[in-house]
Amino acid sequence: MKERLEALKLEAIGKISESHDLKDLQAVKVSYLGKKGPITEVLKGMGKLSAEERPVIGAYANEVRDSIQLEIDKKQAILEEAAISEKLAKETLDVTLPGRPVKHGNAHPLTSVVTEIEDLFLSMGFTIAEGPEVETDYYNFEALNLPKNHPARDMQDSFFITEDILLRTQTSPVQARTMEKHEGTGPVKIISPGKVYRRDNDDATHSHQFMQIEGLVVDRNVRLSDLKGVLETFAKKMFGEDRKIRLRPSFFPFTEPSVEMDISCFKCSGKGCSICKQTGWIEILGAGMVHPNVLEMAGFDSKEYTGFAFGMGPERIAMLKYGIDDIRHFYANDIRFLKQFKNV
Ligand code: 2NL
Repeated sequence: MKERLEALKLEAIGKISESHDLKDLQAVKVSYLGKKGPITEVLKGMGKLSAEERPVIGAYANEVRDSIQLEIDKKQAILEEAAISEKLAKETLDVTLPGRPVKHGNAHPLTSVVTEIEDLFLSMGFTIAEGPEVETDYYNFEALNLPKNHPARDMQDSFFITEDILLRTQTSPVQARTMEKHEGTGPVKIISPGKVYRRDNDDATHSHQFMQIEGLVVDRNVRLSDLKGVLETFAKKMFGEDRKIRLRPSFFPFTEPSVEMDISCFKCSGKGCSICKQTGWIEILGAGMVHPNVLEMAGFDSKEYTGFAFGMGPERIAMLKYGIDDIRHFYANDIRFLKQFKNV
């Protein structure tokens, strides 16, 4: 019987060392130490043994069972350790890999240009004024010296919502509203950037919706030379210190006299090239002295107060500055166009 137990122990130890995973090991445990296993069998047959043999064999059987259990425990610890190592090896995380690059967006080129122009006028003491895009006929036209049936209204085909309400065709109504709020007392010194709307057939240089930046200064003793100084500073800061400006007579219903401002070509410095259409000059904006009627309608005494105003299209400025050939690029939101302005 002792030999039988000895043989079982060796056999079990052999099976244990051959187990390659926890499932194998569990099967070995059940087959040797389980209720129906050979050791239990031996212990059950003890009754047949003599009184001397019984404690000896009993103790030996327990010893064999304990040593098999010990081997199983040892092997189990090894297999568990191996399972963890394998899992860790499979799930390695290389913390030295560089991170995935984060895609940076950039400002829309029109936004960049508007911000640049705003900063420039803010540095000259202007403040920024805003107003509604849905306007009344009064602020959009009448308050700007454009009474109903005035022929100059034809220059701006409009989107009317009712007889009396329309999408603003210029940002001038913001200036008219701001002047009114001052109740006849200067100074007023504002710029008004914003979207405007005109009925138009869209093409490379026309859009039914575009932007304007207008400026207005009203105070005592404001003269055309003040306008010229402000505009010259703007032109140099925006297009280069060696720019020259020239003012040509023009017409706007809300200014008298009215001018258009050209800058000397920043590409050819006046020699003549494709950008300036061989003239050496590029038209940038319109301006003038605020018409006395406009001042009076907004509550200012035109004998005491004078003012100058100007208006420009930031799309046109941006097109010139960045060599953009079609105004529709600004509104198409094509990422291939937009991402070319990352560092401007
Ligand atoms: C242009 C010309 C201009 C104004 C806008 C203005 C506003 C008030 C009174 C007087 Cl409230 N004038 N604005 C004056 C002259 C020209 O815009 O070509 N814009 C793109």
